Amino acid sequence: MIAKTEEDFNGLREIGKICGAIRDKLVQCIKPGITTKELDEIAEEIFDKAGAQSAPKGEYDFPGYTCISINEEVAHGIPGERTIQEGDLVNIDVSGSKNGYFADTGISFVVGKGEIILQKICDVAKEAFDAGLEKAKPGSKKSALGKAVHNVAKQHGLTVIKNLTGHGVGRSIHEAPDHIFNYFSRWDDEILKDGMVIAFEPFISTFEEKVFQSEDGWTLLTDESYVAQYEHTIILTKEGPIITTL
Ligand code: M1C
Ligand code: CO
Ligand code: CO
Repeated sequence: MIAKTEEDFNGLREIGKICGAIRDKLVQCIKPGITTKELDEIAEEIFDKAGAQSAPKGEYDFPGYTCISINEEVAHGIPGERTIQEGDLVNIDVSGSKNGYFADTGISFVVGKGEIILQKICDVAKEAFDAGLEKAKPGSKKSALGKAVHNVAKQHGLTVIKNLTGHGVGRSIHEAPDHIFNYFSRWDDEILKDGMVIAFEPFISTFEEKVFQSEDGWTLLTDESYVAQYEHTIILTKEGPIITTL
């Protein structure tokens, strides 16, 4: 969407704050032995108390309130009986709506002490996000974000996932602009607009560049690579970006 009115900005900020708080609460509650279902129940309660709805559940009938993905799972992991272990790479992705406004945020991190490479891809995902954010200005090319993301990945001897993208958000969970790539696409000539709301979510990978869908119909996997994501909802304005999900 293009945010224009005071109501738009306030509505986007309100759901952004709720999703950000759920993300932080789940990260804080993660300890070895907890199941992803137990974490999802914490999210359900916060959504309820805030008068907000889960976007995966409400928009896609996803079997969970949040997406929780572990190790080989890159995204859209279904909360369930799987327990979290020390050293796991975990991704928590929280998206929701309130009063018709949407937000989307996610983070990957390592539980306790893990392999060095896992912390590295998480740090690089954040660095790639920050590099893309520098380019997130009205009047700039949308493709500049992906270029920045891919460059940061390459600088660290890593790569990106090419069949997952960021997206517009605001009045629904996924809307125009459809694809914010993790690499430079020369066919993408879209120009970012004042007030445009995007979910920017770089995916940094150790070497594979594609994910595939698991038999459960939801979970996105890689064969042998580790992948980290970092996502926020951003309103682009002439005065600078507003991150609603901080
Ligand atoms: C696969 C691109 C990555 N919040 C989720 C998303 C997409 N994630 O937009 O960040 C969508 C959740 C709906 C199942
Ligand atoms: Co998300
Ligand atoms: Co998203």
